[in-house]
Amino acid sequence: MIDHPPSPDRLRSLVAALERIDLLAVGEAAEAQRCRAAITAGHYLAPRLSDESDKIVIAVVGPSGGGKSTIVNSIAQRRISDAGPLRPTTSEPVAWTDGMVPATFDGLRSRIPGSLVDSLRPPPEGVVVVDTPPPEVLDSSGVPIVRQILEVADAVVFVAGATRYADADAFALIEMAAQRGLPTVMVLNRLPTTPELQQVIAADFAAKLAARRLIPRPAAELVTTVAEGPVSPDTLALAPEAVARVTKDIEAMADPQSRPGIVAAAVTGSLRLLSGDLAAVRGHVIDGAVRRVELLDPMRAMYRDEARRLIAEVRRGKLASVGSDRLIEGLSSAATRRAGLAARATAEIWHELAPGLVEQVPDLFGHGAGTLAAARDRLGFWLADIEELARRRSPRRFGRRKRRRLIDSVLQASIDPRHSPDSRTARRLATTPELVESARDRLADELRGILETDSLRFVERLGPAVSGNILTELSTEASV
Ligand SMILES: Nc1nc2c(ncn2[C@@H]2O[C@H](COP(=O)(O)OP(=O)(O)OP(=O)(O)O)[C@@H](O)[C@H]2O)c(=O)[nH]1
Ligand SMILES: [Mg+2]
Repeated sequence: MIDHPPSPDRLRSLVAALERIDLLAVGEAAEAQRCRAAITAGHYLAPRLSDESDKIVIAVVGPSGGGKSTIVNSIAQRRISDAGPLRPTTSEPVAWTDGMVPATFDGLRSRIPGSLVDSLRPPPEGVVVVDTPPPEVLDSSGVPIVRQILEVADAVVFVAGATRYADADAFALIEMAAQRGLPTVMVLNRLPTTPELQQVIAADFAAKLAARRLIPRPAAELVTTVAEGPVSPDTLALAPEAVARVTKDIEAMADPQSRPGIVAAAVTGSLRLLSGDLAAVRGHVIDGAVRRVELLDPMRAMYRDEARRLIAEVRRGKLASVGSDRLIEGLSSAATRRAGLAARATAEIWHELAPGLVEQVPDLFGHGAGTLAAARDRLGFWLADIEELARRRSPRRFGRRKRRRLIDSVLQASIDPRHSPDSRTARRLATTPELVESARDRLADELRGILETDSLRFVERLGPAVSGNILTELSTEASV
């Protein structure tokens, strides 16, 4: 039916590739586009292309109070969905079905609440009709629930009252359906009973839709009109005659002859939307890689500078007077303080370069929670190593005390350029100058390492770097 659509397997690996990337550093709009591509490919196209003859999903959408629920009840002549004077009335989608739903519904069920109705009088065979909440009803992440349904629907019935059909929100819904190539029935509800007036309102709506290229021509007959009529308190429905044309529209969509065409239009439209999104996402991935360098470069410079200052101050003897029992503590606090300064400077730069990235993680404005403990561990290993080295290098004949004096002297010399041991230890040190040198160098390595480990929090914030072949994977054409 559709020329060479991607296989469901191909679509699923595309979704896996989309899930491996994180575009938060590029911006929220880029991230939203990545999510939409994953939903179009994984929640609509993959299940739909696995079974093109499965039931089609018709979403009934429109502004609050337009009478969506009333229209669904009227077609069913049963109380499928509560309708009423409260705005909004429908807060969860309600599906009118014989109990079975197509696989395109699976993803939806994990994302939104909603009850399914097993109907005594099921809808025409081959369709599921979904009554949706109005656009102002959001899910827990702030996305309108109706948009999520439009992402997996195959066709749409747009319903608006005589007063709100020209709302921006209303057009946004129709435009979203059009972007996906969904056949859309336009219904104006609660119209005055005078046919001439109905005609004028329908013509105005048609003109507005045609101006936005949402219908092919500004013809009033392209809009289905429903006159205001009495609503049964029992079924919350209008008389069947009142909605005869909408019922016919739905039956026409359910016709086994027309369903394949509807699915083909929705699949073609979704593929077009998906390839546009994928092209944009590929661009965002490249922007993201550039952004990563832009953000990581100053971070590395800040940490390198602080490490350099820390090592210089230690070598100048700033910690010379802390005493050997407090040496590790003194060095750990100094390193942690420097890590905090580097973090703050980096976070301030990132705040300028990529607003939103650091604000949600206030910890990034100071050293990491585990940095002091990690510094103590690392410096403890350094101390043990140097003691071991000095022990091995001290002459056999040295007794315990003399050896201890030599070790203490090596440690002290590594943090105090003016260290002057007693003359015998000094002579010993002079014969093994590499001991002090190695203690100093290894200490510098550990201090650098402490700061570098602290800086990894910034790398983590950016998520994993993208792999080289991700750009080819982000396409519907790549081979599986
Ligand atoms: N008398 C009369 N009342 C109607 C008609 N169509 C809708 N209503 C009333 O208008 C109000 C809103 O209708 P609903 O069907 O709840 O509208 P909705 O579009 O589902 O609203 P939300 O669920 O909030 O999005 C209800 O009180 C209906 O009874 C009609 O043709 N005649
Ligand atoms: Mg409703």
